[in-house]
Amino acid sequence: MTSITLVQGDITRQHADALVNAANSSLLGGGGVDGAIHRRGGPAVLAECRALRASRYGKGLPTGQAVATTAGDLDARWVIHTVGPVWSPTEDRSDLLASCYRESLRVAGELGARTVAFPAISTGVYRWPMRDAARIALEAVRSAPAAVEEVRFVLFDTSAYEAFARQLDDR
Ligand code: AR6
Repeated sequence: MTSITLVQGDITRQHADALVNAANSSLLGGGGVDGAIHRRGGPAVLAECRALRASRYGKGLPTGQAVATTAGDLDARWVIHTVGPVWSPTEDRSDLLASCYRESLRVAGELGARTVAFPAISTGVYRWPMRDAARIALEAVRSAPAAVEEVRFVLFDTSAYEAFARQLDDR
């Protein structure tokens, strides 16, 4: 069974087999988690992302999918890049958000990663309400096949941490 843990902090300071990046389809960097991962991971991460764009993902990584690269200078073996959906008040994109977690865990399982750290995907630049995002994230991880030993959610601030903690208690 996969154990789920919560910590408050910066995902780029975590040690885990795989760190998940809240990327965008271009795979070429951005702000938030993505900016921090590329800053700390260094040029090796970007080089592999560029190679993915030149091969398998010429049109970019579709929303809800995941792909791994080296973790460069981060304290991990891999970065798993996934693209969350932008929050929409009129369209239910929950399954795409759940897919980010499922697909990242599938890729992690294929790699043999035992510990995987996730940020709260889509809750920053992509504006997904934290409480709903926490519910979707935890449900997706709980219902995924138990290929990894530990899933760690790394929440940037107290309110994000508390939103996840409440959802974890509520089950
Ligand atoms: N460690 C952990 N969590 C963080 C960190 C960090 N270092 N930095 C921010 N967060 P976001 P998204 C939190 O915007 O909403 C980028 O430009 C943040 O407070 O990183 O999926 C990409 O290139 C929020 O709760 O990701 C895309 O264009 C959560 O992580 C777009 O943003 C996710 O915020 C993706 O937007």
